[in-house]
Amino acid sequence: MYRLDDRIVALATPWGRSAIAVIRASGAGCLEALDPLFRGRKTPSSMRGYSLAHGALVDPGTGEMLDEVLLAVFRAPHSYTGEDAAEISCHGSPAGVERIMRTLRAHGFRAAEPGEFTLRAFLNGKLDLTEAEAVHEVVSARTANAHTLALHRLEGRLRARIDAIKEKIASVVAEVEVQLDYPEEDVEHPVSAHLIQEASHEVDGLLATYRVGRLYREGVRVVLAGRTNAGKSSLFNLFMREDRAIVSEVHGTTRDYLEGWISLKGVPVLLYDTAGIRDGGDPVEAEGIRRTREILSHADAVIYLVDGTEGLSEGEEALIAELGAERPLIPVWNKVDASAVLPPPEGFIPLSCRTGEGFARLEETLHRVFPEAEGGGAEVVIDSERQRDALVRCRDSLEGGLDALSRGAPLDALAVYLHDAMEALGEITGEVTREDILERIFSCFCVGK
Ligand SMILES: Nc1nc2c(ncn2[C@@H]2O[C@H](COP(=O)(O)OP(=O)(O)O)[C@@H](O)[C@H]2O)c(=O)[nH]1
Ligand SMILES: [Mg+2]
Repeated sequence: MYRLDDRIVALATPWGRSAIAVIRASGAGCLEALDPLFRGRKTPSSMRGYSLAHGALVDPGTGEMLDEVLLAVFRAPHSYTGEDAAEISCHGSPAGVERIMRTLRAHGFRAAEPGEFTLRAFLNGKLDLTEAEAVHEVVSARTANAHTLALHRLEGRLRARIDAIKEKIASVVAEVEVQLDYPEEDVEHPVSAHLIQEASHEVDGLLATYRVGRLYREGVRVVLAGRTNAGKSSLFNLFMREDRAIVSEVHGTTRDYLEGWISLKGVPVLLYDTAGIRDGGDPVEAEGIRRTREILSHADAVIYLVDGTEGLSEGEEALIAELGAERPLIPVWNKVDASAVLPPPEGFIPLSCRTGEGFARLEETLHRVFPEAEGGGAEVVIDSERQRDALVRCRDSLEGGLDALSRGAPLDALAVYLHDAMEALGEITGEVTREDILERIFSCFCVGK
């Protein structure tokens, strides 16, 4: 997979115009390699770790100045990657950054692959695998809650929980192995089955957090549906807290769909504003309606709006029942501010997109559709399929061990189950990891992380 003995470089900030851009470099000999490129009071290789220098970056070939920069030096092992490393803060001009990167690549540095800095940090023991994965989650968190949960993992809280479970299993393994190694002692020590039981419960507890973790990582899709002019685009704008969608009394104004992320009390929600469902209209609108149905089929929840001044149209009740049979559906009676509004039928939430009346209740109702959201304040949450699969294997091995114990199976059989359980936990933290797993984890990172 990746080479580890060379020097890598990447832009750590997004491409584009900005006041400052940060370029990151790491690898053995990286400071020496920067010496000919940096003009300042000191050479990078003579600087202490955690020190800064102001100077100019130059092209060593032509002597041409590339930018005025601030250079931060990190010395192994006290850097993010555990290697000698540098961070160059330069001006955030795409053309300038491109020139610097090109020069670095021509003078001893290789462009880093996605996640390569974090991979090196992991391989150098600076992070365990749960923390390395958390780096990615922190960077891509969409709401404050998702961010906090990822930070907890980055802090090592998941690793600490896993280590505590592993310790329990290890102490049983020790008991079993003593008896296996010294059978001649002939004293039957009972095995601490309660520790295996406890470990299994704790693994179950972590597994139960998977749905919470996934909810905060991936978010949910909520679709606004209803007939044309019901107020879907108005509600979309209310949720977005800005005028994103075009609102008008012309039927069929929204012909395609719009989507946008919102935070629903911390839960990332991808909200869709769709073309209204009605028969007729022109072919473009018909295509919009086909897409609406397509999006509806992937929705985690639907908010169905009815124009309260018009009331339910023919066949609409049947449509609401049909859509609601497949996923949670919240029926909403919109335009309650209008004088001509009809009384809302049973079960409809009264709403006015114009005045905002009923919006808080709608948000509350939508939030309750996702009961896992309550776990958002949890200390530790697992969120990757990889972690879940390993935990399932661990739990199954522990249960297998308990079963063997209760059947009076020989102790070696129990030892095998316990070792399997330990190994599954070791996979989560990265003590035992296959290359393909690492490849999969780090390849989804952004470059420069
Ligand atoms: N009085 C009143 N008019 C509304 C309300 N919500 C939307 N409208 C109006 O209804 C029309 C259609 O709204 P729009 O959001 O475009 O509906 P859509 O076709 O479902 O997207 C527009 O003229 C809006 O101003 C509301 O709560 N009260
Ligand atoms: Mg619309």
